[in-house]
Amino acid sequence: MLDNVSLRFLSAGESHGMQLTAVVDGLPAGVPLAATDIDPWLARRQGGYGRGRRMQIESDRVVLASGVRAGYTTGAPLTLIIENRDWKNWQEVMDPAPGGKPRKRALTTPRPGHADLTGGIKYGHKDLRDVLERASARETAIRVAVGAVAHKLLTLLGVESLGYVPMLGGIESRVPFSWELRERIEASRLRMTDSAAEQEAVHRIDAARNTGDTLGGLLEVRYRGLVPGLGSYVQFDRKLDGRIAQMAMSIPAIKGVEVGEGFASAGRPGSEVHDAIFRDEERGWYRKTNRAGGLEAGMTTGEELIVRAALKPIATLMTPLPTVDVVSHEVADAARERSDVTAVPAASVILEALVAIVLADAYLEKFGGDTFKEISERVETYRERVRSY
Ligand code: EPS
Repeated sequence: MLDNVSLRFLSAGESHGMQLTAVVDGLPAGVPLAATDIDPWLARRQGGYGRGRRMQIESDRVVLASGVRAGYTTGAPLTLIIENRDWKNWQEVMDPAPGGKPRKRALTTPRPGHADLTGGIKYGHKDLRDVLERASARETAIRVAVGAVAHKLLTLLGVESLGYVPMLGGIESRVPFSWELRERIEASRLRMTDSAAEQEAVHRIDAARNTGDTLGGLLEVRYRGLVPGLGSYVQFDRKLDGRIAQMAMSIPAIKGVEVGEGFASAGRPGSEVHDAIFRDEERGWYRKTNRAGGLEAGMTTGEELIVRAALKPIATLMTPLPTVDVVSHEVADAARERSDVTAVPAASVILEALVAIVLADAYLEKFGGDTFKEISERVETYRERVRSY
């Protein structure tokens, strides 16, 4: 994490270990918080057509092990825990005690596109399970829990968010995003905006499953109700777009990030890219277009924040690509355990949650105080200052 952050956290835990854990530091006292604020996010992350058997085993629930009493944060570090139900099937394999039985389920055939080979070389492991257990996207479950806490804080400050899937496996949604589609998106198996495209994408997922293949896609998150001026232009590591991009790229399998019209704006003249500035007594400062996606010069503009990311297909292929065994150095098929055909809908929930962490951090940096009351009063005073500027 960067030095200037106000909200810090670390995660720990393996995919088939006992549990996933996060310690979150820097939350103010007095934020109403309960497991019921977090568990629905975990369920949303587990959802989506095209996920594998692991999601049927798990039923992720958070344990608030420190930092909350009687439904309110105390200002002390928060400990979040998600137990891995599957651990009971893996206890022997994951046993931390020295000696014991020879390694079961050792893995020596690295999957192209995953951490296995480079992780093995880097950390000196020949049983690549020592790499993949931590490199697994299972870790995102606990980070989504942290994001849900951050999101709770943002909600109390008048911010609203939604993540959805504009494209999956090459099938694009044809209905443009609108906030009115929230219920449809939440009810959709693929978090898409239109049912025709969703149906096509479901067929594509079935076809990929039949050929042992996997699919990627695009995810987009929207945030509205943000104050202008979160982040800063004055130092490189305080620029909010950079901080968001770092967080987005930390999601396994994300290969690209854009804000607003991003890559498309590169080919257009400036007059068709920048958002003209308007002001009136009722609305205050505003833009009629939002091609910048709510960020200019590393700061929120107060317009909707729009972040898009590209997720590559999952690296575990049931019809595997060729690889080389790290022990025998013989040509082999890459390892395959169960896997998801696609996790694009889950990734849209993950991105929504992780961007919340960056935004909550930015709010605490600008309005930080020891109690939630102090922070919300400062936000209100600032909103008045923005209106009269
Ligand atoms: C995941 C749990 C994992 C994978 C998936 C994400 O569980 P298992 O390895 O037991 O099947 O299903 O991770 C990957 C596909 C990957 O390549 O990292 C989860 O909880 O989201």
